[in-house]
Amino acid sequence: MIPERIPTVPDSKEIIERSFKETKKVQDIYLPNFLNKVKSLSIQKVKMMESVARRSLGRVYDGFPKFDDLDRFERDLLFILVNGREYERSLNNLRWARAKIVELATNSIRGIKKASDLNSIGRFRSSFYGRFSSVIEDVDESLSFLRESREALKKIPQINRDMKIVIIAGFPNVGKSSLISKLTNLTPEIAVYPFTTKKINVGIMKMGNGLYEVLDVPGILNRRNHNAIERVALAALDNIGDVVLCLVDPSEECGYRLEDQVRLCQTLKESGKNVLVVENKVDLERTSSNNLKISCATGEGLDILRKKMEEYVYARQAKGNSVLQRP
Ligand SMILES: Nc1nc2c(ncn2[C@@H]2O[C@H](COP(=O)(O)OP(=O)(O)OP(=O)(O)O)[C@@H](O)[C@H]2O)c(=O)[nH]1
Ligand SMILES: [Mg+2]
Repeated sequence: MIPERIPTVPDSKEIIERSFKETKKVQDIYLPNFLNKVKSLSIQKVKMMESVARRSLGRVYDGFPKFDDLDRFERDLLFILVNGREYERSLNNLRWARAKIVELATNSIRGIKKASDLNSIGRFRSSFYGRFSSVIEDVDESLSFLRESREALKKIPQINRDMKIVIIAGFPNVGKSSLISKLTNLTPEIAVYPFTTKKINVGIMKMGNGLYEVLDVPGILNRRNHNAIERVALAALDNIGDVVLCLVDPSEECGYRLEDQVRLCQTLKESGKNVLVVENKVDLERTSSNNLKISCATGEGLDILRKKMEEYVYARQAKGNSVLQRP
């Protein structure tokens, strides 16, 4: 599962500044022996820096999902949205930095405890400060990569697997987002140009006694080499969904030939999916086919579609083969 809240990611400068700022708050304590007093103060400061940095790095490391936390659908999406190897490396770098800081602090404290004069204490402390800063600076790139990944992770939808899932798929511009806005309370962006939808929109539809999840996915072209936007849709089709509504636009107002659109539905069927072909924009073009005909513009056929969807959800199993062209 993708956590609902993914932590914000500070940069290395912020972590260093925050750590130094906190050390200033360390209280001077009364000790009769001056050397012991300086030792105690130095140890407190080192501990404070270590703890602030450890917590800052830990919040990011612990808050970002690891590959093992994700299912196949989420993992496929993550790999489409960000460089998976870089993601893993960045998280490992943070884990390394966190452990390194603990190690540096432990060594520094050990040295301070053993020190017999003020100069040695100062040397141990400033050596810790220097090495501390350079470890944090070393992970600056990883921090900024994770900051970008956070935006990508937010695009991975939270999908409740206990509900039946209906995916609205098809060529770009055929009216998929228009249809989800008719079936659910969702109001995604609808526009006259292709590839308006770039991420998966999830709406809830009430049918009979149950609730269904309806997914509006980006448009897919019937070709071998899909772009990143199409692959978002394919990741969903590959891994989830009880029914696929393959929406086509016989008016070809979408900008694509009906023949090609129908071939995509055929490909989906051949991969073993539970596909219901639906012709949209019947207000513009009515064919003589046996396919279900609807118009998101006039509302025609939507009630029949709802009934048919329910039949399909329960009639067949939707597990199919991969349609995602893996590189
Ligand atoms: N005349 C007519 N136009 C429609 C109908 N349904 C959708 N449209 C129009 O078709 C265009 C594309 O609609 P969208 O819902 O954005 O299509 P989409 O399939 O989600 O497009 P992408 O997200 O780009 O893949 C918009 O201009 C809609 O207003 C319909 O039933 N009749
Ligand atoms: Mg759309």
